[in-house]
Amino acid sequence: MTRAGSQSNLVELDGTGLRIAIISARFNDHIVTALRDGARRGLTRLGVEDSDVLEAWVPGAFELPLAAQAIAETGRVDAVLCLGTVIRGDTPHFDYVCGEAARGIQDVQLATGVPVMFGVLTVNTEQQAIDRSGPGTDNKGDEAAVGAVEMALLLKCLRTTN
Ligand code: INI
Repeated sequence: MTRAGSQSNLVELDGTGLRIAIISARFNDHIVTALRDGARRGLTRLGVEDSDVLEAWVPGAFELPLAAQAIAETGRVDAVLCLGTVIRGDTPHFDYVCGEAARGIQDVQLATGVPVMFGVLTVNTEQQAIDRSGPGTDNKGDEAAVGAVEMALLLKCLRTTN
């Protein structure tokens, strides 16, 4: 049973058969690797087969939208997770990278019709990033995995019933 389209969090999501891409940004890679591990745990818990997960790495969060677009356009995935970590410094670079990553990811999902999750930490300190990338289900990569499965199931449902 799926909770796609349901208001309840109590019904289990079933990701069996879904094909999911994970794109990770290498900048702050010790954190992003933990987000990626959380995403893999989340997908496995929801029934997504390892062989149905495609992985790619890009240099930084700024590059996530282009890679997401290229993968979404193949038509071979049901959802894409974009993972990254941007830690605020003393320059405006933070705002440009975060803003363009968020805008680009939203543009890709609207243009392609493939759900693209914004699993990018935008934080003030490294400790905040560590706190959001731990071993539990509150790991933001794990949360992005749950969102990807929910959106993929919802869109399948909407496209077959309407
Ligand atoms: N990329 C990140 O993913 N996180 C950051 O914190 C970061 N900072 O701080 O600069 C960052 N910059 C690189 C950027 O994403 C691009 O890779 C680079 O500008 C080349 O286009």
